[in-house]
Amino acid sequence: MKKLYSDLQSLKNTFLPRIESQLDIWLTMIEGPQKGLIEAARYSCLGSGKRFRPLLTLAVASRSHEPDTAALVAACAIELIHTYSLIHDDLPCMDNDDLRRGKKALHKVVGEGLALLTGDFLLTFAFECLATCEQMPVHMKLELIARLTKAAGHRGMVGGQYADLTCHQHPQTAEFLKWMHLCKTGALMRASLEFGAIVSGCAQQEVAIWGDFGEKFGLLFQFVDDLIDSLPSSMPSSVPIGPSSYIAFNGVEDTLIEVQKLKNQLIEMATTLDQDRTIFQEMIQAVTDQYETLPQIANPS
Ligand code: GRG
Repeated sequence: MKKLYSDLQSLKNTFLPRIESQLDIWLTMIEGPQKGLIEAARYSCLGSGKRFRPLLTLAVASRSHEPDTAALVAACAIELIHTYSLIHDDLPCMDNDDLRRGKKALHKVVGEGLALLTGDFLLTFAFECLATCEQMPVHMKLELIARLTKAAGHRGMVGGQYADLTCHQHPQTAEFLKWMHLCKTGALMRASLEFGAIVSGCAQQEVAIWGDFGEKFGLLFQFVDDLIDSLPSSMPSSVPIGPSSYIAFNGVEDTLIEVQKLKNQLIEMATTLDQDRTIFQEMIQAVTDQYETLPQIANPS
């Protein structure tokens, strides 16, 4: 069978505008007392973000058929949850970041209260979008909602964030840190790939394997993020390394070895899951490129 999308660029060319348009429609401005809430959600959701997670959903969904509306809705629901997590993560009571997606973090623009509520809105709205999607059979909605609540909740992202916030109370072992990152970043990545498999009708066993791929992908993502954070403080991208950073525990050299190991495992998994592994291989490379193509890494003086 001929591949619908032969590489990452062709997938992006088709789906980045569709993702943007779906989010834009969902967040249509309304007049009325909640107008400011929609405006704040639009500020954080639209026009920026790499859209890694929805692209992963659509990459899996597009292996044999053109992804349908259900696939797009599933992909964009994940992006709503991801955006909520970034808004809350940036708050002073969490990571206290002033910048996000190349502009001021939402709370720096609208204040902490409204930023908190905007995150709450996006979190709940993601489930409304799934539950009310007319192009999805009820059994599919239930399965997606069950998996997304698990990924976003105490056994996934929020549980991982809690472990991070209270990391001084836990034994600082490599296993603990890996588990924490698997929850914090890996769980939503797992759901992104599971979603692609579910909307394209895969059997449970295959859904699980795509999920495992997603979890590893999330770990790779987090390690690369930690490597970028660990660059000297003179670099604009660097932030102080927190005690729960994998690098604080294992150092840069070992983290780089771990990254290479994960990369090899992921490529092997992608080859088993998809004979034409190009898109997934390119996605894995896109993650590590975030670090490897930084001028100070690519061309050290
Ligand atoms: C506050 C409930 C709550 C959860 C926060 C995922 C998370 C938990 C926080 C994110 C913290 C963070 C910056 C982790 C590093 C990895 C990561 C998720 C980076 C941001 O994702 P990208 O690069 O962002 O996909 P864009 O903006 O491209 O969507």
